[in-house]
Amino acid sequence: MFWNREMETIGEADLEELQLSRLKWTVAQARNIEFYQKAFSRAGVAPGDIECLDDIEKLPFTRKADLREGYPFGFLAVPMHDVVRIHTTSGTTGKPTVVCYTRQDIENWTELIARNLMMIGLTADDVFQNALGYGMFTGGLGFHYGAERIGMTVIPSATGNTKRQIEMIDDFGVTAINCTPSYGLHLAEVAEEMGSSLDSLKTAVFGAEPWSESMRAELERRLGVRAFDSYGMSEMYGPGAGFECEERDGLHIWHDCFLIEIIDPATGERLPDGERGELVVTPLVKEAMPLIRYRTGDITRILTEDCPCGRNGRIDRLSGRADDMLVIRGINVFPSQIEHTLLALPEVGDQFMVYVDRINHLDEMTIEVELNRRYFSGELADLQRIQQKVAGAIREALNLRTTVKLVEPGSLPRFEGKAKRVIDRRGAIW
Ligand code: DLL
Repeated sequence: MFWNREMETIGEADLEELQLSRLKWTVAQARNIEFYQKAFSRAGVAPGDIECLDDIEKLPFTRKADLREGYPFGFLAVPMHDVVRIHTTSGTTGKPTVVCYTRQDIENWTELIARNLMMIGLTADDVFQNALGYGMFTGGLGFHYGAERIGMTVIPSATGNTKRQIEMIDDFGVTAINCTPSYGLHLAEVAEEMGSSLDSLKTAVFGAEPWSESMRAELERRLGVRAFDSYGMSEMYGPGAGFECEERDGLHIWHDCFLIEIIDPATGERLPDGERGELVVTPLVKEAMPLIRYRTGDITRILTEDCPCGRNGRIDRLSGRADDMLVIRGINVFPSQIEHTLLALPEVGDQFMVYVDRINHLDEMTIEVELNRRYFSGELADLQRIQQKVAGAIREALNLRTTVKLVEPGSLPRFEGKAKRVIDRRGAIW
């Protein structure tokens, strides 16, 4: 189903023309920001130099650190009078990133969310439980407006109070749930404890953090849903920049609103379509906070085959962030690889924590994994067998020796929003 068929299936030539005119507009809008006036003059580029889409390579990148340095309003291109809302990123270090919206920005964002939710078959007949954080996080309000625009019955449950969330699903006949995959797992766990089979649920939308195909299978089995991946970031409004369609074979990027490139994160060189690298996005219609060649830090590749759904352009699901990647004794490890491996082993549960230390100048990784009581006899020998099996599977998947510790079911932290499963203690003061 289409929310805006004309835009969603726009032909290549029309798209390029639209993108070029919007890119020129965005560059002009960015010149209201001192950071870009200086950056353009350093790069020796003027708005008139953008004559075709490839000319974007003449423009400088924008990094997350630039946005942080501009705290709070250094990237604002309109008078505060025109700003109708502010969100911020949670940001684990230093100042958060501030994101401002004009009324038109909120309108555009709402339209994109409406496109996404219709694309996966949701309609005004659906009851949509929005279990993402409301408030400064973009997830809650972003989805709320788009779901309401379609005419769905929206339940702004936000996160937390998980038993109440399960009751609401049952009592209100919720057909679609939206949350982080980590919270989805926790919901499944609590529903199982409460003996609720969540019969009304049909569809789940998961996003805001990386999640593997095995996590998808697990969530679908335990919640009884068809699960779709939703991608976005505060700098691109919030959720909604990329979304799976019913084919579930990559994320559709809304090319009328976002121009994308893939670069080699080390050199900044643009990579050919199909090669994996860092996603760089230039939003094309953002008024309050236009950005030029924003380096997302997310690793993906452009998928070149046409999608049977008829929409343009896709990227692969995200394998992780350039800055989430752990380098352990020279080997690159993404937390999602660990998740994928653990979920394939019935003897262990789905919760894990990773600790990284430097001991005698060597990186050491310890993975705490919950046991699955159903597969554990209670005998010490059994525990050793499971421990060795898990350590072996991790070694095979990561090509790395790690220490695996089995812990009691239910003893590791559960997450309501984005999970934080890796604690890197290297460089800490001992
Ligand atoms: O997480 C926006 C969002 C809210 C997306 C709700 C989807 C659902 P930020 O807090 O700015 O914004 O974090 C953005 O989260 O650059 C990715 O690294 C990661 N991320 C978001 N969605 C996915 C996903 C929101 N589906 C950062 N798969 C992004 C993998 C994701 N990573």
